[in-house]
Parts: sequence; C-alpha cells; structure tokens
Amino acid sequence: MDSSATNQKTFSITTPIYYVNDVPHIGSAYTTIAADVVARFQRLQGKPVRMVTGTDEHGQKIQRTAEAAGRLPQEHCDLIAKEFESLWHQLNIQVDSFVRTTNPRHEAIVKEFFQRVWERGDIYLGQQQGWYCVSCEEFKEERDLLEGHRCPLHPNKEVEWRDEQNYFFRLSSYQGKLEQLYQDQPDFIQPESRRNEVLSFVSRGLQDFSISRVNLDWGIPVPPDPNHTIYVWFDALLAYITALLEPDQEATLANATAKWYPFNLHLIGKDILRFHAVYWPAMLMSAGLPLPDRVFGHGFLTKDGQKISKTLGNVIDPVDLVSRYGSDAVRYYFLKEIEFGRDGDFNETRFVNTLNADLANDLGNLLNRTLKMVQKYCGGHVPNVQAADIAMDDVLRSKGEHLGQQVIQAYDDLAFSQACEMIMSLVRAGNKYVDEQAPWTLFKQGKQVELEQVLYSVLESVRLAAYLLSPIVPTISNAVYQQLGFAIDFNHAAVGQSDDFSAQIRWGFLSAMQALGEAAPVFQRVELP
Ligand code: ME8
Repeated sequence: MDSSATNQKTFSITTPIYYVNDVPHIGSAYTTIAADVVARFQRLQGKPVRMVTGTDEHGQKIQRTAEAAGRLPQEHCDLIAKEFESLWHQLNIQVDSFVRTTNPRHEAIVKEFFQRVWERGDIYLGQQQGWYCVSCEEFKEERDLLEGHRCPLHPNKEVEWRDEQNYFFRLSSYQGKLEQLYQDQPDFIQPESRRNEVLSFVSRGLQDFSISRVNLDWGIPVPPDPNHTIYVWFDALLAYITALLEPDQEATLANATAKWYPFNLHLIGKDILRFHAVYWPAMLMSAGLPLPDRVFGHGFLTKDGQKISKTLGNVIDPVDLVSRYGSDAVRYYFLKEIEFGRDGDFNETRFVNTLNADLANDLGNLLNRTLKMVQKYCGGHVPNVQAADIAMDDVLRSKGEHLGQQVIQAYDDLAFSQACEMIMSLVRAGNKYVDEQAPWTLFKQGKQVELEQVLYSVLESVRLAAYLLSPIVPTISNAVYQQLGFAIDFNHAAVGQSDDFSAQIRWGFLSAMQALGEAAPVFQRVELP
C-alpha cells in the first residue's frame, strides 16, 4: 500500500456507486468482490475498515428507465437498490456503508459541498452546447463519436444534442494542480496504463464541465437556482463522503470527514476513470478537502470473448451464478483467472474446470487425504512435531517461510491472481510432497518421526494457504480451519488483530497435538448445467 498514506490507522475503500437503471450486473459484482477482498485483507490485519458501496439514483437515465417501467422514480430506485443489497449479501460481501443518492442526508452533503465550491468562485453560469450520451450521463466530444452520432460505449443509442444554460465548474483552473498531483503521487492512479491515459488526457488541456441540468426534476436542486438540478456525476461522487456519516450524525461535511476520510482506495472500472482521476480530485481541491490515496481502474469483463450486452443477449446474471455455484466459487474464479487491471473473460467451462482443479482437487483433497492419514497414523490430533524441528530445506517449509510476505505484497498491489497463484503453488507442492514422501510407506517401515513430520508439514501448508486465501474464499477457509481444530470465523468482521496476523502468516503456526475436527470435503465439485 502507498507508504505515504495519510490515513494509516483506518482503512476506507469504495466501489462505484452503481446506477439503478437495471438489476446488478456481473461487472458490478466483479468490482464489489475485489473491494470486499481488499477490505477483508485489511481487517485481517486488525485495521478498522469502512467499505463503502451504494446506488446512484438521480439523473435522466434513471428517470427514463423508471418511466419506461411504468414506475415512479423513487419506487423504481427502492426496488433496484434492494436487489443490489441482496446480491452483496449472497456474495458474502461485508458492506459497512450502503449509500443511496436519494437519501435526504446525501442531499444535505451535496448542498454544503456545492456551497463551498460556489464560495470559492469555481462555479459560473454558461451556455452548454454539445452531444450528450444519456447512458454515460456525459457530454461527448464530436471526435470521440462513432458514425451516426453514436457513443462508442453505447453504440445502439444515439447521443442527443443539447443547447442549454448550465452551471459550470472551473476545471480548467485545476490543470496545473492536477499535473502536480500526478507527479507528486505517482501511485495516485493505477495501474500504470490508466495513469498514462489520464496524463495524456490532461495534457491536451482541461475544459470546464457543466454541473447542472435544466428540464430535469429527478435530481438535487442547485441551492442558489432551483430551476437547475445538480449534474448526476457531481452528485454521485459526493456519495462517497455521505457514506462516511454515522447513522445518528448530523449530515455535515465536517462530521462525514472526521474519521474515515480521506479514502485509501477508490476501486472502479476503466470506464469511469476520468471522473475519478480528474474531476473528483479537482472538486475536492476546490472544496478544500484532502485527496484520496489512490484510484485503481480495473479492466472490463467479456463473455466467451464478446462484450457483455443486453443486445447481444449474453448477460451473465450474478444472482444465478452464485445460487448455482456458491459465493466462494464466484469470488475465486474472477480474482484468480483475471489479472486485475486487465480485461478478462468469463467462460463457464473454464469456470467449472478452475474451481474443480484448484478448490476441490488441489486444496480440498489434500486436506482430506492428509487428515485421514493423520487420524489413522497419529490419532486424531496434529502430529507431535515442532515446526522448528523440520529441516530448513524441507520443500514445504522453505516455500512456506516466505509465502506470507509475498502474498501480503500481492494483496497490497491488488495482484489477486498472483496471490492465488502463489498460494496454490504451495498447495500443489503439498500434493506432490505427499506422493513423493509416501506416508503410508513410512508407516509400514515404522518411521514414525519422519511420518509425523511429513504430515505436519502438509497440514501446516494447508493451514497457511487457507489463512492467506481467507479474504477471497472465507467459507472454505472457515471449513479448513475448523477441521484443523481452530475456532476462528473468517466471516467475523473483527477477525484480525495485528499480532495474531503476524503469527498466522508464518509457516509453523500450527500447534503440535492440537485436537482436529471432523474431516469433510471443503468444496463440493461443481458441474456445468
Ligand atoms: O458508472 N466489466 O455506474 P455503473 C467489469 N453510477 N466491470 C464492469 C463492467 C464490465 N463489463 N460493467 C460494469 C456508474 N462494470 C456510476 C458510478 S461512482 C461515483 C458513479 C463495473 O452502474 C465497473 O466497476 O454504470 C464500472 O466502473 C462500474 O461497474 C460502472 O457502474
């Protein structure tokens, strides 16, 4: 994690505040799973964490969606927001704050913020002419459009011509300050490819952007001019701040920014990078508020190599996926199979194969067969072995010794797939070790000391793997820990304490003679429908 972090004692992280134009998408699930994994990893280290997500409910897109569905906007928002909350629950996401932009407390925060920026002299009335993409809720430059005035992100929809009076935010006057920020805080935008995109965009010169709309009721009125409503993006970004209020606190910026602010990490997809890496820091500078430590823009998911879209009819329903395969399976697949930051693909055959290979076979079987041998040869408890007595060059010990530190680094870098790969490499080495050391032969030969050392090494490696995987597959990790005789619940929000964490990430933590639990498969094989 950025060592210059201003906010070392607590950790606050956000997902985008998702539009309620539709039920949750596999893309929203992807970002939220990743954010949950980061939050869980911080909690494991004993840090107080605030994980923020929520729904973006204002603007033309939502108003039109509600109309098309024959619902009042608020009624529509209430319905869809529930779907998001329910999916997060099913995916075992630990949300600390679910913010909705139609909450009156949010309106108070937006108005106070607007006022500050207004007093700073950064807002003025002007004429906005241009092409507007309602699906993006964004004005597009002519040169960025496809033929027939279509938005590259929504090619089935035409952009709309607008010529109206709007309030503008003086983004242009933040050009120098933003460039200074990217230079002083090179980790502010990640990964590197996204940072380069932003640098190049900013170097072409920043234009002021409009932050109000006329002829649109479904939004927050502009305080000095209620004929206008606040632009949905200006409103939505501020939901991050609203989300930091405690339930009984008065909705003021001072209260909201007292404990968890500034944010350690905004996790987003690459589609909304400019809003987070350019507009948002400029807005915060204008309001005199500190900036987040980092913004990470991950890649986009495709299905079987194709863009996911309703028009193509290849939408993946996350609710369906989780109900068929379980939360750990979905969480594991997306983080293990796709390099975070790059685009990645979902393919159901590969999904099933990965889960069976890694979780059912490599991890699950290793634990199961080792526990059975321990029952048979050592009598129902962890072998009577001190980790220190195992040779330094023992294959598993030497691999396990450095694993904790390497995996911490990978989680800090959001290199989830690398973290999984490193952990699974210890597990695979464990399987090979059992085959090569053949404990059953050692038993027949009466080599009890060696036998117990071999079995200890394997059990300890499975334990370490389960601990390090716990932010990703907490249910499986719970089952492994239970079978190893521990009483830890990785789903308990306050699971971690920093001293416990440093002990647990060391190979050799498992105590000799600890009573073991019942052996049972920790992950049931999955099958294609
Ligand atoms: O943009 N692959 O909301 P949104 C990966 N309300 N991630 C994807 C994806 C895909 N195919 N599709 C969507 C908004 N996402 C605004 C945000 S924040 C103050 C306001 C994810 O519902 C990804 O995180 O359109 C992307 O940035 C986000 O969903 C867009 O969500």
